[in-house]
Amino acid sequence: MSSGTPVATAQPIDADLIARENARLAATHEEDFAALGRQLSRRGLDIEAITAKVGGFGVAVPSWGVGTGGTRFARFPGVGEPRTVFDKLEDCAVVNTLGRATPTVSLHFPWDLIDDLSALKAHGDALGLGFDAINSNTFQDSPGQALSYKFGSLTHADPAVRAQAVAHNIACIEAGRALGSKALTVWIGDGSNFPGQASLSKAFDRYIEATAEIYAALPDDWRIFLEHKMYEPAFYSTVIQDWGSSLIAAESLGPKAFCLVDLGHHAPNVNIEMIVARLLHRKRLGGFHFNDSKYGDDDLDAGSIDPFRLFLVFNELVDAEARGAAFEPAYMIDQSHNVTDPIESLIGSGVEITRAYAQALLVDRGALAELQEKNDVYLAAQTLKRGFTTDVSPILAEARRRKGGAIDPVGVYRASGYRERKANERPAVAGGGGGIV
Ligand SMILES: [Mn+2]
Repeated sequence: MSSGTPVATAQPIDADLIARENARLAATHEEDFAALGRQLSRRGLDIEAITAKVGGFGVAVPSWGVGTGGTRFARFPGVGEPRTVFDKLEDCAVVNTLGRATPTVSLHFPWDLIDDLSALKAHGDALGLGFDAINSNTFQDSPGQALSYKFGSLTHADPAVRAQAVAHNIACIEAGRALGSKALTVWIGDGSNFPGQASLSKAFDRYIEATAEIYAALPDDWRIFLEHKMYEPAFYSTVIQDWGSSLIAAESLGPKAFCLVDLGHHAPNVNIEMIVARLLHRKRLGGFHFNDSKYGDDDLDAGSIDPFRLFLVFNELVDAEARGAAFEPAYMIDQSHNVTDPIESLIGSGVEITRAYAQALLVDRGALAELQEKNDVYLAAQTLKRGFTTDVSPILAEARRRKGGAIDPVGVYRASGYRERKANERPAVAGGGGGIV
């Protein structure tokens, strides 16, 4: 920790402000909550039970998400951007204090790696934040790095480069242990741009061999998540390009290896909820990276383009839970904020992801199963969709309020003046803040 590191001494949003704003909105909110409760009661659903489940839901915020992102073409930085991992955690605490859906942060090494991890842990504790899966980065070269990842990392033709990438991942595990993390997420950019550039078979063999070395370094209570992605940065072939490659790798490695589904990492129109069902069947569903997209890996805010797809993903998860499936998916937001205040986008995404979960809880699964057995196609589709078309906003607001959050989280954020304060406290620094991620 460098001198002058801001160790948190107080919550970044005044609890009295939240209480005042909630009091102003209380009467109309309670009216809406009561009306929804009566409607759900007629459908045989207990709003209190649903609200309690929603209150127990959490999704991790990525540390890089609080900085302004960018595209291959440009980045337009916002004001008051976080300059250090300590600043990033403070912004993450704002997101969770108001929205109460994001109690953990997912770090990214080496971007967030500092020498004094105990200071980082103390900062997180003071802000009420835990640490979720650690994300390793071997898709770019870092200052001082001995060997380049230009032609790959864990699957590079040169064993010395592979060893360097393995060592980085093991260092991520060690750092994560100091912070209380329990999982490592591995996404590699390895692949090729030209047919003939690389052996498709040898590259996959090397991946299994190198990842097995990382796997061997996992503590007993840790998991490794393998994240697939169809294309980019490689545009001809990608070593872990789809859930099939990911599943083969996970099953080759052992019981602590799981597949991670990033919603943006598939071809357009791919039925992602079916992938979820298949990975659940193999007991290899590790978790999700939530975002939304129109064309490719667009990294747009979760639920902003296709909230129905998000609902269908949660429908599979809730259905599996109802069937007694044993799984513990790790949920993380993974998106890039180019034109919005990242704090507002992250609060909103937490709301939308929780909304999809709440909607999935409303589906009448008994009725749906009977209709499926009878091949009553129309009513089965309508029964499923009824969960999606129910406005669960009062449940989400009530769950937030009960945990000390805001009925109108973005409204309170704007009223707090947090961004304006940070604009003064955090003058822009070259190379600091977010980046093209
Ligand atoms: Mn991702």
